[in-house]
Amino acid sequence: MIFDDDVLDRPAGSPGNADPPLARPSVPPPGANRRGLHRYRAIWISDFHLGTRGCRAERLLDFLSRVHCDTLYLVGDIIDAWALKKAWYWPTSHTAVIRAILDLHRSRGTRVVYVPGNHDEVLRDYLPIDLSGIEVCNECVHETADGKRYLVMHGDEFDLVCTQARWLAVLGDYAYRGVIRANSGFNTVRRRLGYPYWSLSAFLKYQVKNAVAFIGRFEEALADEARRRDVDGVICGHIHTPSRRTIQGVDYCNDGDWVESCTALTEDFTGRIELLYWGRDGMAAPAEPVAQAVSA
Ligand SMILES: [Mn+2]
Repeated sequence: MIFDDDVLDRPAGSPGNADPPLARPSVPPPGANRRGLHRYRAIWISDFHLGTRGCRAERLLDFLSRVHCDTLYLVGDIIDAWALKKAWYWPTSHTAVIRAILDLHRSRGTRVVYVPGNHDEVLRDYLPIDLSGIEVCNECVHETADGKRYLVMHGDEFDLVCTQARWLAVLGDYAYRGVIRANSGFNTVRRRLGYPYWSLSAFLKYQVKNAVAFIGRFEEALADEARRRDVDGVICGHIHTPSRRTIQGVDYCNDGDWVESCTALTEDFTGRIELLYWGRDGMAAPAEPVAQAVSA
């Protein structure tokens, strides 16, 4: 499956939304202490899509109960407001996820930073805000233990430039910036006018051949943005495609999602960033970046 929007509507574990095979045999990670708690300086997770049947809430709860970090970044599409508007679906496990995150903040002193995505962009109307001690902002810059700077953003601002790349290339930089600005307001305007949500994955579904090209363009657009902002790398989500690669000197990191890939990005106390796959058995394994889904 290259991408599939319907995956959000299927119960976790149903055919077509089955657990992906482990990238490698799962082993206890070297960083785990005796109680099996994994300590990190920072963790990035995104695209839970709480409020849809596809969300792997149980697996996510297992992950959240086994990690400890100084800063937790929620990189967008945490609550799927668009799906909830269509049909209310909210099992207790989804409340438990939110409670677990609030607990990390209250009991363990974890700093929680929430960067909304396009599915929870209703929050963007109120930025910057503080929700029970959780910082909510449109984007931010994270500095690693070894002094590298990473731009943290969801990434949907680049949908239009990636899907319409051919004609935009002709228009040049000025139009490019304009489209990025327009994209941010696009779904907000649609929502206010009462139009249904414009789905990137539904759009790409009719252009199957372009899905792989889209992922490539998305990665390059985000890396370009990082270069423009003069930072060392970018950390994003949105396209449900966990990845870590260097693009012309910029470190591109995508933390994947908790619908299909169950992945996170982690930073250890030396500043090293890694992509982590959280297995069914509660064991972490280094994730092999896989191009698999665009249901953003
Ligand atoms: Mn998204």
